[in-house]
Amino acid sequence: MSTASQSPAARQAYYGQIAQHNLSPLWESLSRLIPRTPEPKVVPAIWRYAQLRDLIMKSGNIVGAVEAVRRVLVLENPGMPGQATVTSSLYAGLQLILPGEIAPSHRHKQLALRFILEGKSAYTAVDGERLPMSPGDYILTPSWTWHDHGNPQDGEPVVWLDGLDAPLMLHLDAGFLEDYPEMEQPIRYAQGYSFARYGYNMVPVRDVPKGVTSPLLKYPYDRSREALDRLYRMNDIDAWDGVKLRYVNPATGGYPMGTIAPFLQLLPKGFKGKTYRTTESTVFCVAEGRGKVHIGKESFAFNPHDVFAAPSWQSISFESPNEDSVLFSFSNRPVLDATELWCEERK
Ligand code: GTQ
Repeated sequence: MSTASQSPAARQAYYGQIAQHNLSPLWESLSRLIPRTPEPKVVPAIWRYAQLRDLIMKSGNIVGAVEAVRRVLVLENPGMPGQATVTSSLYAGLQLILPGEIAPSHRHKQLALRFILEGKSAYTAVDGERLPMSPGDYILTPSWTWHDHGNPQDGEPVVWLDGLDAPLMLHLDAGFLEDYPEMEQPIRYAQGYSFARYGYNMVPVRDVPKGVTSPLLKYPYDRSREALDRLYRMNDIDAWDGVKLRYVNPATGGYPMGTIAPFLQLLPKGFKGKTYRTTESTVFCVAEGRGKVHIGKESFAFNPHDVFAAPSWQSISFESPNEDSVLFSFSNRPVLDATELWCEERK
């Protein structure tokens, strides 16, 4: 005879007893610990640039780049408020740098990407090379590389989207940060050096790939956009994605970064995409155009520079009825691939 007929009060008393020993009953939490399907706490959400632009510019009067270190408005998913997280594993923020400012040099294990939204005068220096920023460029900051951002006195305000793996790093407790002893790191390479070496589907002959991180530090928008446009003209259009390409590490063919994969896709004018879902939570940023996205039970109209978050395993589909749209996106796809956890359902 089982003893499971104990009264609820006896159970609670027992739970109290075991809690004294840092124990808890799995039978009360199993379905939360191992849900039948992904149960993200984050929700579908959109940040509309037209509504935020004035507030971003106002942050320039609230704090300086040196005091702030990074003057960023963090995109906080309303399903996980106060946790600086846009999906359960990704961070996103909108960074402003004003003319004459320097955001001081530091490095961290958390890797970062930048997707430039507006302004042309700023640069980021990564690992000894200065990389000028233009709208639509994807720039990476590999793990543990010195990086500082700057904007000359005669420049204009520059805004970009930051994506980091910081929430994942917090789970793993594997992060470190160091400040550079000066505001800016020394520049060791000519401007355009990493692009000359790795930007043309060729690599220096004696180069041996080191690790997972791309040695190409900037993927200029005009090149990526041209690839999408050519495929579009050749009618190489997927019914779910439109024309969608992933950025590659030219030395390996793999993803450019260890924990985050970026993508760029074109939704042709008149596109009405089919519905899919995957186990990757994704952050999208509108590079060009206007359209509509359906994520789970939500539908959002999107406009240039809007950012939206799609939680894992929620259905996604896109519409771009009146014009071509281009979406940049990123997810933890490399982690899911490496652990054989990525899967997709296409309806
Ligand atoms: O530019 O180094 O949005 O360290 C958050 C943390 C940007 C950066 C962020 C960072 C940075």
